Amino acid sequence: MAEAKKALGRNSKKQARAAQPRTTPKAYPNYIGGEWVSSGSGEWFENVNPADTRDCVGRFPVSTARDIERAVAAARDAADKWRRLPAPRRAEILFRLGEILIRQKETFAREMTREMGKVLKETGGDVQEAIDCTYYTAGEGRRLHGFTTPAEMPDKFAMCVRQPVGLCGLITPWNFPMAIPSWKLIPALVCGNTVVIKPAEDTPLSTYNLVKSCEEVGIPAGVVNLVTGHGETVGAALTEHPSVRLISFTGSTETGRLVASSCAERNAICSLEMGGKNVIIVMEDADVDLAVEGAVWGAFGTSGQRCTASSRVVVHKKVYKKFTQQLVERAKNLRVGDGLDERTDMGPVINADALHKILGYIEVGQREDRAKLACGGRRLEKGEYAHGYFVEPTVFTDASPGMRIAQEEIFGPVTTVIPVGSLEEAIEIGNGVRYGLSASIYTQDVNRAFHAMNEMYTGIFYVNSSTIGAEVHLPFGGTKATGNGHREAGTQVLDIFTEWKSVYVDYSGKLQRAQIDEVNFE
Ligand code: UN1
Repeated sequence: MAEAKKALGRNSKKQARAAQPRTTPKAYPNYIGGEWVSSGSGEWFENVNPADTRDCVGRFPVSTARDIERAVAAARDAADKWRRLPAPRRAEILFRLGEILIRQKETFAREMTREMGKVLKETGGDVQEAIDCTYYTAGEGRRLHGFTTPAEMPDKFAMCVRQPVGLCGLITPWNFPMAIPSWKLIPALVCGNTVVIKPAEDTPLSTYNLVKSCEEVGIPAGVVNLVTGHGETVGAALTEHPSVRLISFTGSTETGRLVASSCAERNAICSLEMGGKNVIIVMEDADVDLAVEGAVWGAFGTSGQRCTASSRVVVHKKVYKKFTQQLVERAKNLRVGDGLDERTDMGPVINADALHKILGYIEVGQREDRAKLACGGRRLEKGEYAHGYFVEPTVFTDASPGMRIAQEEIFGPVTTVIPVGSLEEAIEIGNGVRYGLSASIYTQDVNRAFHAMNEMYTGIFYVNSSTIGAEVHLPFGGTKATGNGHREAGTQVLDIFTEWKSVYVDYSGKLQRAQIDEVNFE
């Protein structure tokens, strides 16, 4: 037990079992210029299962700035050929990638559950999201619409076309380790860019599986490059590299700010998807059973580790008691365990740091006035839980909106219920946080639903549904500290991965001057 506790100390999960005796786990190298290569550092880090840290999923290179340099050079070399391949041809390759993902869905889902803990149904959903994104976005190969518009002068044609931005650096998180890389990779490729991907240290295997599939379908060498390692070294080297025209980042608001500053230094394009503190509003006319279902799914799906998680529930006083009783009952009955076990409702959290951060917030919640810990609140560490990072599904009730647990992103299985007296109050509380990703309302009243839709300043809004579950053909992203104005997914993502070129064709055979008053110079 003491050993286990030591192993589960305040380290990230990759280091957690370094002391355990075992056979050497499989090594998964970087992918640079079409070759599978180890890092110049010669070092490897371990990717361990957060449900059982004795299970090492694989070893991955601790890469350096030199590896990034090589990957960037490879992506630069491949750029012209890929950009000149007609977009429908690029798309054909991507459709074949979709077929591989379908074929491998189960294997990739199992490996994903092993490396990051969420239950099999959800990792299957993650791979499915990558499949959906691949098919939907590859379809853009035959669209990538520009537009024409009248010119100011006769015998002159005006149009706008999209051009690739060039070399893209993709920095991706661990909570959707195949879906989110695909949200960035597929549009980048269909638009004619080349990429270097740096996946989260906790989940390199799922990105490896995606990149390996790219190799299998014949995406040319150098078009997609994978470099694993630490954010402070490889992430920073990628972000700072003068040849990288665009950084697309998903992760914390704090890291996002560093990425954005670094991009600003060299005028690079930067698209950010960051934190959330999403709210479900439950009005007195709501179908309470349905609202409880939505809150349970939104708060505890992926162990609450979604940027769209329902970490606040604002409930009208008239149904408050009924709602909270049911929510607490449901939360208590969730089966926590290994995500590979079909009976499990909720898996572990990602690593020791996350565990301590979440438990820290639970402590803060208990210290803060007026919030009541209605259920959960503890780490599970006996028996089947002894070697993993498990936290009980936790509900705080009777909270007030200014509390830290009602303001800050916890990114764990913790939700905070706040009573209100009116829709206006609910909307004010809903908007009263620094983030603006997703919000939802449960009501049977169409007027209220539309009013809330209009008033909530978020990038995503749901009616009679939870705050999670965005679909890939609609834009995804948020306002305020959640993003910097871009949207992924949908066709809107094309505005990240292309730049507009306005084209004027003058076929008058004479000089025609725009913005010059008609003056006769003859
Ligand atoms: C995230 O949590 O970063 O809308 C992405 C959802 C998922 C994507 C979440 N489709 O919950």
